[in-house]
Amino acid sequence: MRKLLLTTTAIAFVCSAAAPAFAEFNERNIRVSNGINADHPVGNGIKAMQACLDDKSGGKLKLTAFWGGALGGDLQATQALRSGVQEAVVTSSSPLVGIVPALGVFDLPFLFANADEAYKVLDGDFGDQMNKKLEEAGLVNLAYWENGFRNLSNSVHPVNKWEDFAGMKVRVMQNNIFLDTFQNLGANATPMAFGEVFSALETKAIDAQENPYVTIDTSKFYEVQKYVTETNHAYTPFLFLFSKPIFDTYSADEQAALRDCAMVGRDEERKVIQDLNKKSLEKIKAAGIEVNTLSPEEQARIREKSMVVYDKHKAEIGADVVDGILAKLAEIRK
Ligand code: TF8
Repeated sequence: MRKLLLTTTAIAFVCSAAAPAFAEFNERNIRVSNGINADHPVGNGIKAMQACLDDKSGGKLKLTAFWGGALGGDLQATQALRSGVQEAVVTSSSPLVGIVPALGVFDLPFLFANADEAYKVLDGDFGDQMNKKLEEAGLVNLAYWENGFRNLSNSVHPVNKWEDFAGMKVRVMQNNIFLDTFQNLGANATPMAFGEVFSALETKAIDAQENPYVTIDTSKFYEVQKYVTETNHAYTPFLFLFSKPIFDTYSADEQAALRDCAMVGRDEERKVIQDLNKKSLEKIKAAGIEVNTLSPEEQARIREKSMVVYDKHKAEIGADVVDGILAKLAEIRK
């Protein structure tokens, strides 16, 4: 009996030691849906991710990116993942709160003070907790990529204080926390899918929208806007989501390669964003847009006025989730 056990152990050992030689990779074409355009830093991230996948899979795992909402908007593409008809999407967390309410925590105004804080929270335990909730909803988040700090653009007048929002028709994402944040500031907030924003700004159906500089640049919103205010009112992460029903059919090697390489892509994307953020701002200014910054007093005033939104949405996000992130941030800020 003992001899048999030893033999079995020896065989198991030989097999596991030999495993890398038999790494299992199949030809996979992975469609990655994007609402933003190919010149957004997500494009750089996807290139870096592909190079990593080529290395690991000998060219078997192939990403094909679709841009400008060609495969549908964020929410539509995400639903296609859940039902297993599409592989992947890079989306803001915000339009997905109907699927995973806890994600609303990232929409709370002025939550993160800088990108480093966001990285620590997203790439650590707290990010993992959110990933678990996403998995329960049929979505595997391979990594948190960057969308960035959001700023306001509009076509009517400079915004230097919260009273300047009065009556302004601001497009917000399909997300109640953003809706309340802007309504609370006096704006006429209008939820709308990202794909409709450019033409709604162009036809003046709406006056304003809010997105990071790189999006105002690469989605050409600056062509149909006159003023920008650096509000930095929210940092909404990108999720690199994979369809769980499809992911579950992949081999362990394929799954591990996708997770590892999504992190390689994330690091590249975040790096490029840091740089492009400045260049995009210059480009927006050069296009004749008036760019304003808020005084520290006004920033503090807007922030304070916005805190009601935390209480209002705490129950729906989950009190444990809100308290959890605030505790984590307090720890980071120590
Ligand atoms: C928004 C979001 C979008 C992104 C993009 C489509 O304003 O920030 O820009 O989710 O991937 O809707």
